[in-house]
Amino acid sequence: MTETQTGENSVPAPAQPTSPYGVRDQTQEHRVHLLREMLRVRRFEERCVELYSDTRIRGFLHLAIGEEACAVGTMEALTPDDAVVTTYREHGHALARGISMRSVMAELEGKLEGCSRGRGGSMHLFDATTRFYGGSAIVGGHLPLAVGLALADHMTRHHRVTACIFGDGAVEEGEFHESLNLAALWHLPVLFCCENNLYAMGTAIGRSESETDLSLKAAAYRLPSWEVDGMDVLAVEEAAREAAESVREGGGPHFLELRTYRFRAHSMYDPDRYREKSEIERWKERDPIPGLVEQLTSTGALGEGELDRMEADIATEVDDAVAFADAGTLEDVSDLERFVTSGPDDSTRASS
Ligand SMILES: Cc1ncc(C[n+]2csc(CCOP(=O)(O)OP(=O)(O)O)c2C)c(N)n1
Ligand SMILES: [Mg+2]
Repeated sequence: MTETQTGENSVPAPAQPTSPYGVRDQTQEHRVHLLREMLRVRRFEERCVELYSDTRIRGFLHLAIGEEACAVGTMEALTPDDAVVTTYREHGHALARGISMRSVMAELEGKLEGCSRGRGGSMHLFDATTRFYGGSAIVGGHLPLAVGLALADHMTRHHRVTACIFGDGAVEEGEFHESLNLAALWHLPVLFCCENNLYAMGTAIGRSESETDLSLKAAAYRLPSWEVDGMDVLAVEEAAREAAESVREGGGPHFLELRTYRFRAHSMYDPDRYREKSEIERWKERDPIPGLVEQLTSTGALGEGELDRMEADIATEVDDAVAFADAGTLEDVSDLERFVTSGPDDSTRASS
């Protein structure tokens, strides 16, 4: 027997917002800013490769080279009051959110001056002042956390958004389904952003998903869901801004499927033998950075020598971050048990 849902538990019909591709007046200056942010992320990660070979960065290291438009576009769409929880491939999100390059690099080098006191490393960047609540190594594990943050905002009537960033691999986890279901049922202010780069480690999406159109899975839970070109920072920002505004105005959770691609292997340990080199080359033709450079130079928005100056500034920022991290402190071994349990002396807690 079926029962018609009525009363306060009934699910409001999903309000389909207007097209996420509606053209907003993005000034050329803003586009130059987006380019700069993507370049900061790219050059930062390229330096990470060198530091990893040098064993100055240890442990796991997952790079998002090729995916910068996703991180920059979504972070640009948020206000400082919004919250962010992410997967482990999150250097770009952290930098674009405004965490200093120094503290991110120090974290990667395991130094006390890092944003997570050197205890998190690459996968667990955390910064309370920018409401950046991780960096999570467990695939799908942070989706319930996003729902919890949004539930708190809902109960305290804060009109702000929790952006939850995850990969296509998380869609296979039970937490994905539980989280989308609860967020929709309770009409919570979550912006779910799935960065679909077509692979979860060495597994191509078609080998693990019976339905590879991931936005349909969100639609099944009655979330407004859009597919977005994740290699185009303008498209990502536009969609994320429109979705975030709708979430903030009480439109309930929304879902963006950002179609993207990573140019490098899953992690520094991955020999990358599960995909054709020609596939990687084809996607490189859609690299979000040269595409935007070309657009900006052809319209005159990026003047003569401006790109070189931008690159020089970024190189200085990266050099400075590395010097800062290199000069940082390794935590004393006597602190090993600190933070393992919380005691009466909470003054020992990390401030961010
Ligand atoms: C619950 C869980 N299962 C398995 C793993 C091992 N693992 C690490 S990364 C990964 C793939 C995740 O792929 P995706 O979500 O698409 O993110 P991407 O690496 O492509 O950004 C897996 C299975 C894990 N970390 N957590
Ligand atoms: Mg993936």
